[in-house]
Amino acid sequence: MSPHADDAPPPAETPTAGHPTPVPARREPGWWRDAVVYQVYPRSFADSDGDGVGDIPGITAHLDHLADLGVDVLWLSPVYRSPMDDNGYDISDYEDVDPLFGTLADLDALIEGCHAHGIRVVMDLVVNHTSDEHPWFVEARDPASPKRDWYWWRPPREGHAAGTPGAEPTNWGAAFSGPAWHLDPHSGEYYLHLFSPKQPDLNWENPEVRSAVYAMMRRWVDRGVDGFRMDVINLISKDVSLPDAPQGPGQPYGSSFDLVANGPRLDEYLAEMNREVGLTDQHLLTVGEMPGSTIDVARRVTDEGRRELDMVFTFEHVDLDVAPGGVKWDLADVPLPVLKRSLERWQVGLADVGWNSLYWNNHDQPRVVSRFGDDSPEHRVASAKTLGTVLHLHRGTPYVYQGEELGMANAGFETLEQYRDIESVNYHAEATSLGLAAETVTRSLAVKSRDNARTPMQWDDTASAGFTTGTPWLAVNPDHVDVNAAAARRDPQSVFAHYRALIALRHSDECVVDGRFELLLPDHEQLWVFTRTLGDERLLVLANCSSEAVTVDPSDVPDVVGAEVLLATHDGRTGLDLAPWESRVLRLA
Ligand code: TEU
Repeated sequence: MSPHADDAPPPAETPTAGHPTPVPARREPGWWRDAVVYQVYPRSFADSDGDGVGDIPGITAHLDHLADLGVDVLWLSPVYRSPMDDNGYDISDYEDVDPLFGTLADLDALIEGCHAHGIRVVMDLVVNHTSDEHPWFVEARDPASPKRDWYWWRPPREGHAAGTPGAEPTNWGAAFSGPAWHLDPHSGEYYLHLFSPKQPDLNWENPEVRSAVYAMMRRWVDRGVDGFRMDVINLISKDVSLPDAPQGPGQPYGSSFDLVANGPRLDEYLAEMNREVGLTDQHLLTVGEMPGSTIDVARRVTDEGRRELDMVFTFEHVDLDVAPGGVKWDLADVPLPVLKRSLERWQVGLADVGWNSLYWNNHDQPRVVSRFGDDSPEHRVASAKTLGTVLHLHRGTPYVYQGEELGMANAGFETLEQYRDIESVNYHAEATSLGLAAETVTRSLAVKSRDNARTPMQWDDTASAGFTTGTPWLAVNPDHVDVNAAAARRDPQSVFAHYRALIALRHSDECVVDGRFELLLPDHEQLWVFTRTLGDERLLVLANCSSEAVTVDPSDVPDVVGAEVLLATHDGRTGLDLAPWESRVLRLA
């Protein structure tokens, strides 16, 4: 197919709103600055063949939903060939589509369909690791192979026999429980895997690895994709001396994070990738997933002059509900001032250099309406809208994760058997073996499991929410009888209608895109209030992020007399009294 949609056939159906026209053939510099990205997790989006797993034709069949919403970009989570140990983040062939999801021809049709609907396509790039079934790794298992050095191999710790407890080359733990080293019986050596044993880490120190990755990326660009979301890209440069990591009392393993994240050659590799693939030259969108990245790292990496990445996904705000010194399963409440301050720091930190991404949700995070909102029937809609308002009125590129535009809530699972995610299942086993109380583990999973994000997309109120005619691979949330796309698209007061208005506002108002951000009332425990200023235009965002009514003190905010209401969660209300979860965007006179 043609890499661009300039000669694409007219769209199969006429989009009703959003983008009536195909994307322009050429990407303009910085086109992503006023764009909104929609993430699809293919496994959970729409199943076209009744096997209970979402697939590419399912996505293509629902492009009208994305076009109606008005999004500019589709980020597609991995559809590559994979043994599916981590739902496709373990890739065994970077250049083919897994039969579970369809064919390369289906993917070409999806890219073409997106372009015809005015939507650009960003692929997930997972190159910190491959699958252990990738031919590169299969070959590397042979110690004499020229690919041996493409991965991290080490002998057992000195004085220890291979396979005995403590014989791992370092004390590092893996993200999905257990040690970060796996013994390969072929050679008696261990290989490094920061995630599952089926996800061996690539050795980016080896220039052949890097050129193989860049060549693969160039082929995707030639195929017509418009950018890359780069999985854990800040883990590609590691401390090559591989020292032991600090290990807390009672912790089964050391935390290697500081030894593998934001390493010494990260900027060099990113700049090299940018140059070799022509990322900036071709104005491809690049967003690096960077757990543990600081504002300083983000400033460096997204500084235009350095030609590394356009933006990063920080984890700062989604790690706030972790108890101090704990791991993601150790729960803590997040007072509103702490959340506001976190986003503010990134707004201020990247005001003069670089660019922010803005997100509440993705396939790894619990649903925002359950996390920072109120998912009770009384407040679900208003809190989902208000959280959307607050995020989308910040400066940066917003990301909407499938179902967020419906206000989808956490799964509500109560037993281990309901979970599918490797991280959740392994955590349950490890925590239980360490003697944690069953209720504590169940509660942590209910609040934090990645499966909260992965329950099937809710299209309608039928048995499997219109997701599949078969048995869904993960249970559908029973709330789909009320919370679903068909109902939302009929209802002018729905979360969907509100997200559509937020996206349209970004497209029509330069101040939303570029206005300077200023947080007001930083310590207020219920109100999230800020201004955006560009030239003569000044926007005021008033948001009640609580389930009780609040009155804004007029002396705390700029004069709202004569202000124009650009967007509101509750119709026909003015003044400074805010109902529970009510928010307004005002253009000040
Ligand atoms: O996630 C990396 C990451 O650091 C975490 O979000 C991780 O998923 C874990 O939940 C921490 O608790 C990326 C992908 O988004 C994730 O789906 C993959 O499992 C992971 O990398 C490995 O490829």
